[in-house]
Amino acid sequence: MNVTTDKLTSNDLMQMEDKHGAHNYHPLGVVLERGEGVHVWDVEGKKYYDFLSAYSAVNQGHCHPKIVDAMVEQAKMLTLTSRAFYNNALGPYEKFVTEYFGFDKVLPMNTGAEAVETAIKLCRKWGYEVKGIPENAAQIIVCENNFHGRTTTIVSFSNDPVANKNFGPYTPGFIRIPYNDTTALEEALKNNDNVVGMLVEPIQGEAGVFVPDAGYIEKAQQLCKDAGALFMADEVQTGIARTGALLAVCGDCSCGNTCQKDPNTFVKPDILILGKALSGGAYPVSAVLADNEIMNVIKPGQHGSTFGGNPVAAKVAIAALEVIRDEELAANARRLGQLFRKEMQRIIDSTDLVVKVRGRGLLNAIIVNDTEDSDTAWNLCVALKENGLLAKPTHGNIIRFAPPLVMTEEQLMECVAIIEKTINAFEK
Ligand code: IF1
Repeated sequence: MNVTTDKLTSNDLMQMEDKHGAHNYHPLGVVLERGEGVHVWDVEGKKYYDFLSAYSAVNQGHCHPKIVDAMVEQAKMLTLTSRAFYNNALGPYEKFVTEYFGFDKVLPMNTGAEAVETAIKLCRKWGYEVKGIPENAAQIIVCENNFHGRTTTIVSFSNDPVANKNFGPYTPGFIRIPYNDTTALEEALKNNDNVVGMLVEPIQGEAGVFVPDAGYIEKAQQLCKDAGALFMADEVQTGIARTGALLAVCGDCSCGNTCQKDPNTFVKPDILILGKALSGGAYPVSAVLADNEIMNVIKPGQHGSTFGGNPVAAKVAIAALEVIRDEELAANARRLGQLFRKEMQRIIDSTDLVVKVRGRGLLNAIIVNDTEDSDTAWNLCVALKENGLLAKPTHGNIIRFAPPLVMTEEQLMECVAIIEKTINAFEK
């Protein structure tokens, strides 16, 4: 440890984590101390553009004053009652969030994985008690290369050995099919009355920002509906304006979520799963939304969590969603995303280092021209860090670019310049 000053250096802090913390991550070598809007600062005071947004949790920008103020104000009043008692913040939040997204009810949880687990339990229970399939026979369709969290059940249906090797025995009851393949979905649904639902990311984030073909989500929802299975959209990463619409299931709609009142245009999931930016990154808040026919299968005592629906989470989530709406962040993400991909394509046309850019809104990724097991993408991220922009590879040779949605066009073009400069100076 650096004993000459009382302020710990980045190296001091990285060594401290290495010694005392589990090694369940391999972070980029930067130690952050402060965040504001699209910027973060390390402990030595160096300023960076944040191009990851904590995996799309900080859509509203770091430490958004409206969100922080709501959190601090409630935290001084009442932080947690448990659901053993009512509190004066939960009902107003439940009304707000169900009207905001157009559902009858919400089941409040804390992390994205908890919300996904909740959706799985809800779907199974609906299968037994409403659809009427035999007990313990429920099957849920998931997609290859999915990422829905890190619990034992969730990694049970992952095909990523890094996520599930030696975490068995695995939870049964899941059928995995290729993503973006409605023929495979039709086949999985055919002649199998025990399929109670499909769990899908409208855009596969961790897999490398895979945007499915136009119409895939709509067709998948229709096939599930025809087969008497619930369509569950995991919008933990893609939701809350990240992809240029309030929800990625809205596709290219730019209505700002008014059309959710129009079932002819809005691909309304039977179960909607939210997390991350539901709190703007200030606090763990997740949610499962559904209409009464589905949500009412859960009776008192059958599901819950100590912190689920706590007063601080309730106030933070209202503020976070108001920021999305009032600052029109979906429209900003749509506009800046189109500009970003156009600029990335211009750079790609002039370099051999990067071969593709893909994404929607401000959820994008570039494909680096090297093998999946190369460290080129990692080294490019290290070089970007040196030039003042923070991003991290998802898998192997893919770098995800996901800045906060409050970014201005001028800031985005500064980031494009940093990326271009870094690519042009980079030597494998
Ligand atoms: C990590 C990935 C992203 C998610 C979707 C549920 C969850 C996530 C679509 C679970 C969480 C996070 C988890 C975090 C890194 C990050 C991630 F790289 F792991 F895959 F974003 F792509 N559904 N994603 O993306 O939500 O329980 O984390 O609140 O585990 O390393 P959570």
